[in-house]
Amino acid sequence: MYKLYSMQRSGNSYKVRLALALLGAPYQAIEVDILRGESRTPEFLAKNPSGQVPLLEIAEGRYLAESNAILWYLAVGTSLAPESRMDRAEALQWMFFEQHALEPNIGAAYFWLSLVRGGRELQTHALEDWMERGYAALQVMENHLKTHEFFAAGQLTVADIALYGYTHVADQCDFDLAAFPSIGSWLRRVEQMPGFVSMDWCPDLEVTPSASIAADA
Ligand SMILES: N[C@@H](CCC(=O)N[C@@H](CS)C(=O)NCC(=O)O)C(=O)O
Repeated sequence: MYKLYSMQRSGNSYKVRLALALLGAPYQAIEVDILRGESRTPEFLAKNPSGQVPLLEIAEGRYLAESNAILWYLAVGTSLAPESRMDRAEALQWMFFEQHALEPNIGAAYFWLSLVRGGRELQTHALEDWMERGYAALQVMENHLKTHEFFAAGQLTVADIALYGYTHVADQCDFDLAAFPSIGSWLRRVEQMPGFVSMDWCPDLEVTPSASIAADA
């Protein structure tokens, strides 16, 4: 069975939990509280020198980091991984976009505004940039989704899972999604997929939003 080192309210970790749920793959979840430094201990760094979650233990002592790499590992041989060369490349195109245009802006805003108590005051200097670049990324997605149901291969793939992770929490960190109706419809399409689980779901327990982390918790 896989062992997943993850944090409940981390969008990158949620991407992997969502893929595992959609695939019906059993796993053991290990909660790592990054705000308490649990991903920077010598023990964790020995598993992942980047000191970050998610981290998947595939076999005893065999670890895979980077959410999108983990998504690909899990998806190969399933309908979540497109088969044709071009469809695969397009899925990757959107996953690189997710890591350089969406996650560093909406992911950062979500972390500081929604999870860290006092984060807005700590990050006032960065917020304007995150909002501007985050909205630009949302516009690119909206333009694509005006004429496509999903991001690649005409079906739900790892690209949708990667992009869903932080897009679905954008409205929790100052982004107004009202101007992006095609994104709204796509979010609902993903949520209707058999096996879909929310960010608060985990294999062992339901976590309420009020249990979210805070810097001074
Ligand atoms: N590119 C990585 C980013 C992972 C990442 O930023 N993880 C955050 C949580 S969402 C983390 O573990 N931060 C703790 C730290 O950097 O100390 C991925 O997609 O997995």
